[in-house]
Amino acid sequence: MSEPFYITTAISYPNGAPHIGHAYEAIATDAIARFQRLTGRDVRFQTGTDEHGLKMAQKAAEQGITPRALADEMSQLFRDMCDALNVSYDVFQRTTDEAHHTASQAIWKAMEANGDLYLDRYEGWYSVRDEAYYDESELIDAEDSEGEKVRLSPQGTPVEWTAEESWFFRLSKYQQPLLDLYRDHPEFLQPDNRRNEMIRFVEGGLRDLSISRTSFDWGVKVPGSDDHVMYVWVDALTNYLTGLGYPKTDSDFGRYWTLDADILHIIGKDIVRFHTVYWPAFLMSAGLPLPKQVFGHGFLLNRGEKMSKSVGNVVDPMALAKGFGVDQLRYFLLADVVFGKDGSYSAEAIVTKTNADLANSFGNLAQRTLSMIFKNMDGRLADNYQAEAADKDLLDLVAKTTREEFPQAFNTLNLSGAIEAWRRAVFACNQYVDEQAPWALKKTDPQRMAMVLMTLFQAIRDLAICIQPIVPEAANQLLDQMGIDADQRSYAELANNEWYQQLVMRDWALEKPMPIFPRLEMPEGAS
Ligand code: ME8
Repeated sequence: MSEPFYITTAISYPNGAPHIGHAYEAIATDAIARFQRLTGRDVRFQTGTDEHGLKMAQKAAEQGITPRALADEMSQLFRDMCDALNVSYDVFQRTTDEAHHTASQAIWKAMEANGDLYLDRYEGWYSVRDEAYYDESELIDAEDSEGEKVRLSPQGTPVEWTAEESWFFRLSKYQQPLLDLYRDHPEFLQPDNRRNEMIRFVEGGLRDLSISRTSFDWGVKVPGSDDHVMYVWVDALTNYLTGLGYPKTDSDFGRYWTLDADILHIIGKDIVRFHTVYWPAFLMSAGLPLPKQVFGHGFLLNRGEKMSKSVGNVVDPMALAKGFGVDQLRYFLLADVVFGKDGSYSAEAIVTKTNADLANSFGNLAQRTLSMIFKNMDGRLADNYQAEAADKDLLDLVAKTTREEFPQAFNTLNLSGAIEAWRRAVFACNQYVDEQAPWALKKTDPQRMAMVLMTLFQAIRDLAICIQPIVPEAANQLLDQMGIDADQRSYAELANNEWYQQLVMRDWALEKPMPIFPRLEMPEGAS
């Protein structure tokens, strides 16, 4: 049986419709999940919505509806977004599900049994927007729009003074174990700059964490303390276990959440603290294995500016996908933004990048080649393929890219680097077409023309197989047109040369090729 690989996105707050940041995270995680499946791993991919907490309760109250009604309506939009963007999740976990309450109470009891929970009184600062407690020393002084002095969280969100009875988690006890974890397993928290930030934070000292609330009831009930609901991050983080069947061990939990399993959480940079301080501490306390890696990606900025409802630059990812195409949006976000760093997007940037790389470069290469085979060779593959040096060089370069450079970069989550390697191979193919000029060979040396086109056909097949995680729909359409069977598209097949002869033997013939990447028009009003 193939090796398990468990990958998750953060679960989003469904207090509004999804934005491009949510789409970015889902797409990047999906590309990694698809990549791992193509390498033969047994992939489990989970996403979902984080439906409890004050933020949800307050938003619902503003709208005069119940939090549950708000969650039901908005959670569906997140699921629709994933479906529309070809995000191949196996489980969409909602935290209002009954099973999630059971899982959260189970981890709570395990932490309690370990002596890590105690009842006390919390007095301090809380940001509803971040659903986070902050230490006095972390706050920043600022002015509001009326010039009044206000105190804000380090994320720039308002904080309020909170005082109530609360359950506490002995986070302070885990300071050294966490520092040991970062030191012994630098891969646990990536990229490196985020790990350094967290090391500094933990070295500064950890206070015990307030993990229950009594002033509202929209949450998971604390076992044995019916007037307390869990702090939303305790239940939110537990979603990663719920979807596997925790606390049952004879479930997928027993398969995907083991000591040596590959477990990867993809999250944004603003929630690294929750995933790399609180979460491993909860897991250690409950006696559960830790994830292999937490990767904190950057933020997407609209033309370099932070998205905000008041600036009016919150972009609906569904509108972008509709306007430019799902594969085009996926390609742009993964090729243009360095995974781990902030990135900027605009309609013009999407059009320019995807026209250059997809329509003009790869799309055109495929369309030109297949059209020539269709017109000049009755759509059939030559059964006497004999490569010259230039042909071998090209196929070697494509093999090196698709079998070595692309997967190596992808394995270290250098997604844009992987795509860049692929793009260079496409460029080499286009250069080869220009040099060999098969259209001219048609009259002078049809035999050689056939060999050039066959070389290209093989190169395009490899490049299409390789790029499936990024542009799944277009890659599959192209492979369909090229007669490559659906079960012959895994990465292991890249090293298998039998497919060519199989197509020849079947007397397979191309149908009139259809372009896979239409050229996009610049949106109106853009320069
Ligand atoms: O934080 N660019 O939910 P969320 C890129 N419920 N990524 C962005 C982004 C942007 N502009 N804005 C947000 C939560 N994100 C919690 C998570 S997990 C147990 C609980 C990312 O809806 C953000 O960093 O605010 C996070 O990873 C995800 O979107 C959901 O954010």
